[in-house]
Amino acid sequence: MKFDKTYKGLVTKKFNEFFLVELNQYENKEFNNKLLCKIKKSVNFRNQFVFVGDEVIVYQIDLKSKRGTIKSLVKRNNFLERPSVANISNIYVICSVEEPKLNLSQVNRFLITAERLGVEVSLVLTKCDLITEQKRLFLINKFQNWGYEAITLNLNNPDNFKNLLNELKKNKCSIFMGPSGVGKTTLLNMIIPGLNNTTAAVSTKIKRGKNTTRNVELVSLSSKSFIVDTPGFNIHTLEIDICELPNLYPEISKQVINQGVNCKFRNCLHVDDHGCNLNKNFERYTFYKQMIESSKNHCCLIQED
Ligand SMILES: Nc1nc2c(ncn2[C@@H]2O[C@H](COP(=O)(O)OP(=O)(O)OP(=O)(O)O)[C@@H](O)[C@H]2O)c(=O)[nH]1
Ligand SMILES: [Mg+2]
Ligand SMILES: [Zn+2]
Repeated sequence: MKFDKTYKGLVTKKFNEFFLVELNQYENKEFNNKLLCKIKKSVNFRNQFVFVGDEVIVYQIDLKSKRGTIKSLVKRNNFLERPSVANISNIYVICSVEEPKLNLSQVNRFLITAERLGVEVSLVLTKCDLITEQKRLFLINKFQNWGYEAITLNLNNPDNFKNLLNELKKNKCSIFMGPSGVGKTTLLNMIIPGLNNTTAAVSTKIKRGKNTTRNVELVSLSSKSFIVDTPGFNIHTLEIDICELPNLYPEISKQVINQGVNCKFRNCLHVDDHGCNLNKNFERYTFYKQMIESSKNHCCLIQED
């Protein structure tokens, strides 16, 4: 039996030309289902325009074969290009303290990439059983200076997963993003009983991840709260308009917004600019300056009134 009615659904997985769509439980009282959908054939509406996290309108539903057709896309709030996910409310940058080793410039690049989306960004440090308590406190302090309250996890101590789970339940759509082998899927398996997604030990020689997760997948914590696991990757270069960069560092935006630091030029880049009043005595300033200097495009300076 095919339903002629249309329903709103959420894309939870994408593979080749297929999409797994979970129908909205509130809107749809007749049935609650995951459907395998293809996109309606149309010149302007193609596969590459729909991603995990997108809300879509589905029709031509066949309940027996659990198939349907995606008719259109609901306007999205935001879109992260890599990994491609739509409608994110919170980004969790996940890095391990060991195996693979913590690489500060990599953490910096992940945080900058995450901040660009304009949603809440959190930092999670996994595998804290592999370092001393002293080193863990040192790292918490370091990232506090970067503007982040790092969440530290340790597989041998399940208690700290509970706090994170309570936080995640309040978020609409959280995404786990970070290098391969840091424990993103392990973390997801810990907080969602029965999930059992594949994880793998890091390579013994170079202690690098093995790119175990291959697909972006959205799993539900409740009908109002979702988490997206993503394949691990490293960020080698960042292409960012340098005018955007000062807003992506909490150490800078805090000074400008909360402490009212006023430079002579409104779009001061805080490097060697005339009339710059920013306090540059913070750890990431070296990373920041390098990024500004290595970037080719420049902003014109606008004088404050
Ligand atoms: N010692 C220790 N090992 C951990 C911890 N969390 C995860 N691991 C191990 O790290 C390895 C990699 O974990 P995964 O969950 O597959 O990593 P991932 O980030 O999902 O990796 P990709 O899917 O490749 O991106 C597994 O062998 C886990 O058991 C931890 O807190 N402590
Ligand atoms: Mg994984
Ligand atoms: Zn300045």
